[in-house]
Amino acid sequence: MKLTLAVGTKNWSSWSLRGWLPVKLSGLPFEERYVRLRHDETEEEVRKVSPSGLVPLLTVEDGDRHFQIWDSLAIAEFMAEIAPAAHLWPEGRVARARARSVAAEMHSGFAALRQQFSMEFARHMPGHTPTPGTAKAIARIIEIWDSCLAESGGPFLFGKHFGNADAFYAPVVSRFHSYDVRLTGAAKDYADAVWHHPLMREWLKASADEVDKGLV
Ligand SMILES: N[C@@H](CCC(=O)N[C@@H](CS)C(=O)NCC(=O)O)C(=O)O
Repeated sequence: MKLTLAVGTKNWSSWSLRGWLPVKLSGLPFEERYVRLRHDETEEEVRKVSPSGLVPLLTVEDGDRHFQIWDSLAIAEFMAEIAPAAHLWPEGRVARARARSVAAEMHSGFAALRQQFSMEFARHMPGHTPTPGTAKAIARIIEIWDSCLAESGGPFLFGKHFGNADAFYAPVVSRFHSYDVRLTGAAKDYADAVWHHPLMREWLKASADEVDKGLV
């Protein structure tokens, strides 16, 4: 099976990070196709790789079958199916239902936070006071983290494996880091564990390179 993942500019593209993490965590080999976002040719370049006009997009070539998966949550689900040993969803039906709920809540919500604190993975952006909508989103995210961590014992939301639920909150960890959102207790330990995960370091290095090259 040949996998090709199209991702956007890493400093900015939180959805690309959410798709990239499950693919990397699967341990399966894949090719990465990079699309530069927010410049004159972006629309045309994204359309060449993705009919939806959005990234991430995973192309799968499996014998005669050749298909595309064009949404981060669908990519996360697919990777969990083809790489069960990666534990992308937790063992146990109840934990799995909770993990899917928290990933889906991120996928469909928190617009105020996403809008005000847009991802700047490699940048520090101090001095922004959260709007009421952003503050509400932050409080809800901390509530989600605290309850999952209390149940699982951490260090990740559903225990010892960095999984799909963590992948969905990884861009939030970066935003909290960039915009100086102060955390305490279990939420802080969790955010530190995510931020220092080797795959987050890899994404940070690529994002910092984009900053250095003036691409963002
Ligand atoms: N629901 C989609 C959202 C994907 C999305 O909005 N991607 C943005 C980048 S983060 C994009 O491709 N934007 C196109 C553009 O900036 O031209 C997913 O979960 O994958």
